[in-house]
Amino acid sequence: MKLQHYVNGQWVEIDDMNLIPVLNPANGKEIAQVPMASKEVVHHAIEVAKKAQKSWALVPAPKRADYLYAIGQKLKERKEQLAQILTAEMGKVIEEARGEVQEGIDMAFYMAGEGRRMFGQTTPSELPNKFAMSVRSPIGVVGLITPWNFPIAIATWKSFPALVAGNAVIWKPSTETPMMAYELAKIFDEVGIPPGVANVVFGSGNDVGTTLIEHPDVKVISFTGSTETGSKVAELGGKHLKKVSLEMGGKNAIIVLEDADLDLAVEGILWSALGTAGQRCTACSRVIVHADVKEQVEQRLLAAMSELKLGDGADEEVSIGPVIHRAALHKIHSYTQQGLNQGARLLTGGKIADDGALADGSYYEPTLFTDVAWDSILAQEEIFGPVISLITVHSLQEAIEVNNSVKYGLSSSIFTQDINRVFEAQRDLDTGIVYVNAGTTGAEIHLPFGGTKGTGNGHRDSGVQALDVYTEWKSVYIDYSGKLQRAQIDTE
Ligand code: UN1
Repeated sequence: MKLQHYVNGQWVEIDDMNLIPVLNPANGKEIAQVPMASKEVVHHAIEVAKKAQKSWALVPAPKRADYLYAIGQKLKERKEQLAQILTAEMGKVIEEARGEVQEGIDMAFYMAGEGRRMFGQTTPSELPNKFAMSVRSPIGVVGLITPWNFPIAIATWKSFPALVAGNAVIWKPSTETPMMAYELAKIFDEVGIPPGVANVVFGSGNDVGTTLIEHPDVKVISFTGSTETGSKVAELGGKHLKKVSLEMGGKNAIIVLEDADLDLAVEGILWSALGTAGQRCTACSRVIVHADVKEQVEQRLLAAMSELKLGDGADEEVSIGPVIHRAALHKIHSYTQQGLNQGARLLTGGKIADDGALADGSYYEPTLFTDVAWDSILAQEEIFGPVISLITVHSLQEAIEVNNSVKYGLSSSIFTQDINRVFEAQRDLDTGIVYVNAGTTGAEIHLPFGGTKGTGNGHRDSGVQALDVYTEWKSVYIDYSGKLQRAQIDTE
């Protein structure tokens, strides 16, 4: 299947010379071909989006929201089909793929609701017979650059608030996972969103991404991806005075205190560290465990990990799917090798899994290290694979310090039964998301998603806060006194 860009409500003719294969990470088979857009295609998309946005901004927000309700409905009807495609292109196990499509459905209905809210403020004026309010205004054309690990959910976090707020969107999905974008483009088309309002352009970050960031008519760039790339986006965006929203890496930890329900903690660790083969920004990569329960946690994790089945995520029996591609596999492996070199103790895994049916895919054995030094590479760098590192501590304060010692600040978690320690931890954990007695993954779409430090630049995806990225605040003063009233001066 050859995918096509979707620009101005039309499928763009593609040049066979610029197609690249999309591979199923479970077995290396080609499942589609994705076109790489030329600069002309991107410029054309920007031009039509700019034009379309002017009329879209004048459509009442509840009417714009009607398109989102229709999109949500289509996503709901196609949930299973979309989940199957998602697993085939990204590799996550089918149950998680269904969950991800659900995240998109939830976002559609939630943001559609914003069409009838999008609250601003009314506030008294300091002068008589004068009215003051603030309203949200759309910004214009926004460029969205999204990653492969959540090919549909993250796209909906960004595009739906942008659209309901009256912007036109140009979305550059990852070329690893373009099929979900293609499916969403089909849905945009089917619900009849006005041509040019929602555009999908495939291509590399260097070509399409850079063109979007540099173009004067693209006013906002929302990016999710690595901190390394995000920093380049910020640099270039800064030069061109763009509003840039960045969602980047994480090095998330679960703290297990000595009074924790250990069964629950172990379940939480497995789900959030090994789910999506560890390829969530929110994945638990470190377990900060109190010395009193360290051995118990090790034993329980080992026992549970020996039961896990690696394989093609389309198989309902499989618990861990492949990682995205070979390059990722080798990167993960180089981290585990460095871990060994720095003296961490490997309890299980640490190998590329290539026996039998796994040989054609990109699989890494679920890996558990213990006695990991808090400042070692394993404990500091984002690995993005099924690798858990146990770090021993002796108090809550030390646990919080270790949690906060990394350059990222996305998600954190604490398992304890002690309410006082819960409140202390939620105050002091320096992350954008904190969980208590749950793993580090599983953010819900109506709360802000994002992180501190190297994870972000102060913006949030999803939640009502996402609207802040795609709107400007406008303060409106209406003087009905019939005379010139001077603020701060005519005070008597
Ligand atoms: C991501 O990994 O970038 O909280 C997104 C979660 C999911 C979203 C993760 N709802 O794990």
